[in-house]
Amino acid sequence: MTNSTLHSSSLHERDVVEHKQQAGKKLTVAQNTPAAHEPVPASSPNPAPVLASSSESNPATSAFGLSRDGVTPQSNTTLSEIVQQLCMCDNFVITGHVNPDGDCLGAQLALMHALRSMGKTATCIRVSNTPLDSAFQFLPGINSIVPAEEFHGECGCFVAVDVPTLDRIGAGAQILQAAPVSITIDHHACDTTMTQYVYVNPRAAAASLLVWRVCLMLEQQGATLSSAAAQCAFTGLATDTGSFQYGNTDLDAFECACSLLHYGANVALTSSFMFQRRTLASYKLQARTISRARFYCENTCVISSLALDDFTQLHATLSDSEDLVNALRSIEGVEVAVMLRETPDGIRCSARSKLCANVRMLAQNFGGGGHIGAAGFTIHDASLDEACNRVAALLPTLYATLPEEIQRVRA
Ligand SMILES: [Mn+2]
Repeated sequence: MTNSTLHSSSLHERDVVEHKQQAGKKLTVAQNTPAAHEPVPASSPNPAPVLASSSESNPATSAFGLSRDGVTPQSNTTLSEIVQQLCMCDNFVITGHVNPDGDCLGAQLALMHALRSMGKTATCIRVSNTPLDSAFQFLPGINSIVPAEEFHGECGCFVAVDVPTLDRIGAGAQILQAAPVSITIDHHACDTTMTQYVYVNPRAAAASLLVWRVCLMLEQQGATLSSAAAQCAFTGLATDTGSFQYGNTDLDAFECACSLLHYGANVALTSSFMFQRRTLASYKLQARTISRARFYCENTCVISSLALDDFTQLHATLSDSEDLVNALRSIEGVEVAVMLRETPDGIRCSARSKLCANVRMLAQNFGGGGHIGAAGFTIHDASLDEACNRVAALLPTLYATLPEEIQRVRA
């Protein structure tokens, strides 16, 4: 890649999270980029689950509820052993990660409902101070979640779902320290652990899928699985599979969805809150984004931008613009999309690829980072136009790394 001045930058967490959902995408073209199989660095703020391709799973052994191989080497237990532990304890604290998403909250709440139905005390905690998105209000039990700092009850067993490491449970760490029993149920591959019992299965599309397996086993021990519990777990599964569109949507995911519907999960309700609540401001920003899109390299690469004025004029916030890079990527023929947003702290750039271009290489040129399919960086010393031009200047290098199949189709 061409050499460019290194600018101080920050990797946007969302750029990492988004890649997590991409990670399982099955490539239909040759992978020419040598970095395609690089493991996610352990220091990554939210390590992406390494999802197995569907060819690796044997349909004969994938019936939902059966324990399957695929757990990380750090795992030291099974879901059935975890169920035994859960049955022996009476007071639970259930944590997720900072900036909780639908999978995190769904898994926490589903487990809470199942444990409470057994007469146990279970409290879900929130480990970051940022207010929860109002979209989550439809989740049964959401208002019973308490900030970790405000939990002063008994904790006989600490359960972490959708999070494997201490650095992502904030003030939950103090509760964990004092707990006599602690359990992790997760799908993020990670080489460190924080609890006594660890079950991490990166093949699982969602933590909620693993938690629902636990719930089904708890049912055999006396739990009653309500439609509320199913609704929560379904929301988690729908979130992490991108509404059953991402490559991690495997047989197990559909089997789990089937079970959740059987227990009363409401698909339309989930969709209306999770996928049909875009703000009007976000659509207005998208109109400007698309109208300004500039295409490069046989129309395989696209760049667009929003200035501070756009946000002011449309009464929009930065969060209204989070998904716009995906709108750019969704354009037919586009392999690489880069969205530049002017903020008071510099030009925030989000890059996405569709099949196999390595946008991390692009981000690294500007001192940023991320994953092959989703990366981010910030440019501090340029106007919006100049920043666009700097990014555009690197696109031919990225285009040259695309597999010949794609280049031939586009040419
Ligand atoms: Mn998850």
